[in-house]
Amino acid sequence: MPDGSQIDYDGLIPNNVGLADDLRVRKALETWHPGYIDWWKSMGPEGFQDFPVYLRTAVGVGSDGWAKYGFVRMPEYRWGILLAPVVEGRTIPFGAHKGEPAWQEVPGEYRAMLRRLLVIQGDTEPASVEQQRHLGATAPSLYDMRNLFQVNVEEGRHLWAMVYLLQKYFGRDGREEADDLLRRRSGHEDTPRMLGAFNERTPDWLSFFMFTFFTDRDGKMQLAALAQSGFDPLSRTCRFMLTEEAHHMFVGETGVSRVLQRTAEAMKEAGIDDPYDIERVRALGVIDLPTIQKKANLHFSLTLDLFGNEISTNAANAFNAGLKGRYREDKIEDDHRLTASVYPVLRPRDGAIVNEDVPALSALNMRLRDDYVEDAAAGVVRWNRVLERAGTTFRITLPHVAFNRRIGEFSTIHTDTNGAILSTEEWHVRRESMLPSVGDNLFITSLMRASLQPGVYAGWIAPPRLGVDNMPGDFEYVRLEN
Ligand code: BYC
Ligand code: FE
Ligand code: FE
Repeated sequence: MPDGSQIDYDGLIPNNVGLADDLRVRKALETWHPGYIDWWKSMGPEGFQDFPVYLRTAVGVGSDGWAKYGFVRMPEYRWGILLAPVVEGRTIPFGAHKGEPAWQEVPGEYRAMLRRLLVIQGDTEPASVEQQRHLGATAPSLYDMRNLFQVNVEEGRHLWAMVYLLQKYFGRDGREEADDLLRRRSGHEDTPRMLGAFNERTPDWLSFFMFTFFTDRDGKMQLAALAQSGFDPLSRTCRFMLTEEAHHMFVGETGVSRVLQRTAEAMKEAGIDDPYDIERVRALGVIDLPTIQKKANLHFSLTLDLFGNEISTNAANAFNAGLKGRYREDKIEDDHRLTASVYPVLRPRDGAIVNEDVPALSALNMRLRDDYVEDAAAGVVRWNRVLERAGTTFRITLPHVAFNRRIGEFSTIHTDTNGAILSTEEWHVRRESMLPSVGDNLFITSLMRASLQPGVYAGWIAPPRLGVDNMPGDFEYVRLEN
């Protein structure tokens, strides 16, 4: 078996899994390939398929020098199957099989559970590309457009990563699942994507930045949990995906930072101290800070739903089976079996929100969500430094985890952003002060006009501090004339 150190670029599908010598899987993937390209052309970035884009392509799996940059037309991007190198002697790190050698083949008794995890993970990747497909037309700069397309092609590669596992290890069912991954559509009435947030719209660039900050971060957490898997090919796949994921969150974090910075600067130049003087701020052609907060409230709450029910037997079973671990499982000091421990879960009880200890195994979704909130909060602190430096007193905050939820413990109640329980009537009255209103969205949409001159940025966003791959400020990241 190839150990992952060599990447083969000769065939149709770049890979370090020895496809050249694996006729069955190579044929399955080559059969799937035209459908993928059709999907990419019809559901991928609309209107920009024929232009050269300055993209990075993964060319190695080591920690340094794994990517190379160059101009590529997106349908010609080399989507590859790249697994992180084999760790010799790796054992299953948690659950009932802890300490046994990691599986190189699918354990029969867990086949269905594993397949479901791969399909759910795989489904989110093309979903996000579909959600973002109209954004090229309103890019605030060529730099941002390029970052959007970089994220899109890498989400495409993440789909390949899951499809490889399905094709290689699940035979006929795997092929059917791989085909279905190209058949579902984000937001489609009859054949929607599997998870809630992936059927929402991403109508504007602030949504895109919030999505990559909040929702790609769910990707990071889930991939980190799957990277611990006792099923070694899944672990290796996810470990490599995580290196790409870091860039997606960079795009989100710096994107929102640049919006905050531009708004704060424009307010300062105009001598506006009150961030709630919304009409005057908007008249400057920038997005007022309270509306940015509302967008954060929306994307945070939608993303929390992706962690599933706080108390979940699916999660307990996946952990017990050794398939899905905790965030940084290998850094945690405990028995890694969790059969005798408890974990506090936040839930509504008799009109209040309280912590209740439940068996730790059944609270694993809650635990991963807690780790997620901590990780997201650290990013918000960095956003607020930008506001502080720009001299405004306004601060972005994360809403309470009970706010605006549709999955789990809080799906049956309404709360405000501080977690105070509201009646349905109060909720309807206050909703628009906490979540983007139609008017807020119309205003944001009115700012979304493409800025296509190299080095020129739309007025509602500050330029980045550094170019991609150290390119100069006026570098033409997307060649629209060719
Ligand atoms: N929407 O026991 P529960 C990413 C269903 S993002 C709709 O709590 P579990 C990316 C659930 O399926 C990371 N349905 O479920 C980011 C179950 O249905 P069934 C994606 C939902 O399994 C940006 C039922 O409710 N990867 O990579 O413990 C761009 C009972 O629920 C939802 C993963 O998620 C929902 N939000 O937890 C691109 C990793 N939540 O089976 C990419 C794999 C729950 O009873 N997935 N349900 O019919 C998992 O580990 C788990 O399936 C979940 C759900 C954490 C998603
Ligand atoms: Fe992804
Ligand atoms: Fe991502």
